[in-house]
Amino acid sequence: MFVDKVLVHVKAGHGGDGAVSFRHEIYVDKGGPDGGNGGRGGNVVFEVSQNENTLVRFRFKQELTAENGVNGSKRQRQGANGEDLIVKVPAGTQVFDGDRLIADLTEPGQRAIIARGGDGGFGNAHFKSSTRQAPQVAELGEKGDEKDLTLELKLLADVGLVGFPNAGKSTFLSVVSNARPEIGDYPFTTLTPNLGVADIDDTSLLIADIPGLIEGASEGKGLGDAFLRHVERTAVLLHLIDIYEDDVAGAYKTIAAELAAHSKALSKRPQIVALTKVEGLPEDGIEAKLADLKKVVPKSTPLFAISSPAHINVTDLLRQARKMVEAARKKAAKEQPEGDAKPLIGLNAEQEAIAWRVTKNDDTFMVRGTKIEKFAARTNFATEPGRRRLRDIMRKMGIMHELERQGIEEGNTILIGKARAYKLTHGDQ
Ligand SMILES: Nc1nc2c(ncn2[C@@H]2O[C@H](COP(=O)(O)OP(=O)(O)OP(=O)(O)O)[C@@H](O)[C@H]2O)c(=O)[nH]1
Ligand SMILES: [Mg+2]
Repeated sequence: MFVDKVLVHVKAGHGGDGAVSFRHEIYVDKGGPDGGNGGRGGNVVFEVSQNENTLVRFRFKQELTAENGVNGSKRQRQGANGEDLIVKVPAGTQVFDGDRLIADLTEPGQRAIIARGGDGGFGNAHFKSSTRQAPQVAELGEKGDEKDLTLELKLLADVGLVGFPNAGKSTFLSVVSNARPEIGDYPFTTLTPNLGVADIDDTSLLIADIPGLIEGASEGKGLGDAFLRHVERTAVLLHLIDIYEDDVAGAYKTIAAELAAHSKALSKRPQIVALTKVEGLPEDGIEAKLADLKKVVPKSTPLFAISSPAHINVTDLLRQARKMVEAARKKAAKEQPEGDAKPLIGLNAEQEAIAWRVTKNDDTFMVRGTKIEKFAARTNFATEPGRRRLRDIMRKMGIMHELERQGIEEGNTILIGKARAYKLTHGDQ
């Protein structure tokens, strides 16, 4: 079964409570406050794994819960942080909170924090100051994020098959790949997308077969255009047209118009157009139909006349598809050069602002992010309360947690920002 949309409930860990406690010392009636801070709750983190291809396992496991932080205790003992829950998802998974896309996971290894663990509360030791020697106050741990989310898998195929019902899309996929889609001599045989891997020379192509489109599909006719989302991000479209159509040029134009109505980007996708079922037809008949198509298809679009069951021109077509896929991927890579670090969570402006990343370089830790850099810019680094406040903000934003995860030690340098880096020394007050 092809599963492409599931509901899950995610729950990050709660932060541990801060402790209220006072040192017990011989000869001292009541020592100073020594209540430790609570640990941070674990995050729920999604990670793209190449070993996952579907969302099917979320059908059986819909509760994704990370560990709570442990409460602080006396002698300034910090409670342990809750473990993050790392959830493996396939490349192409999109995560929605209602209608809002909160993460778009496309690259193997890419991670996104889907639900943030709550911060631990400060213990009373934190609240000691020159005017408050014996604070009785400690904070409660913060609640972790908890929400219902929809996961959607967009197939990241190389080639997407489009065309009228009965054009021979599923037959093509079954001949060139390991996939065994249902095939029928009636329209709308295919009701859910199929994926197959076609080997060509020494590489392979991932091909997506979707239900047929008809005129008005973009307005919901037939099975509508909902399935087009599965080919939205394919590098190349393969448009199949039954040679027995009376008007192959008209068939081409109808589908081209539906693609354009669905999305402009899709209508500009590199494409190949192929007439199907040509076995047993005379050469001049095929030529005449190709000539009809040539009049309406853009000049740069390669045209083929194929038969899947008779294996006519199928290999040549795959080779052409492979060439175009490679060119398209190269072009995309050039337009979006890969940075050293992938953005944690992208997209909406609010999230963009609070997103941050930490990179480690020997004993120096670089922190980048719009919001944290703004805070740093407003910090008076010359004063202890100033530095302390910035540390608290970094803790609240989860940056301290990440620094610790990356192994920061006392005396290490933290640089915030790039051009004008603000410098903190870890462990200093
Ligand atoms: N003679 C001949 N018949 C073919 C060829 N390709 C497909 N067919 C037949 O055409 C009919 C439709 O094929 P499908 O592959 O199910 O078509 P489809 O485009 O996937 O159709 P939908 O799933 O309804 O969109 C079936 O009866 C196939 O056997 C071909 O190259 N030659
Ligand atoms: Mg089909």
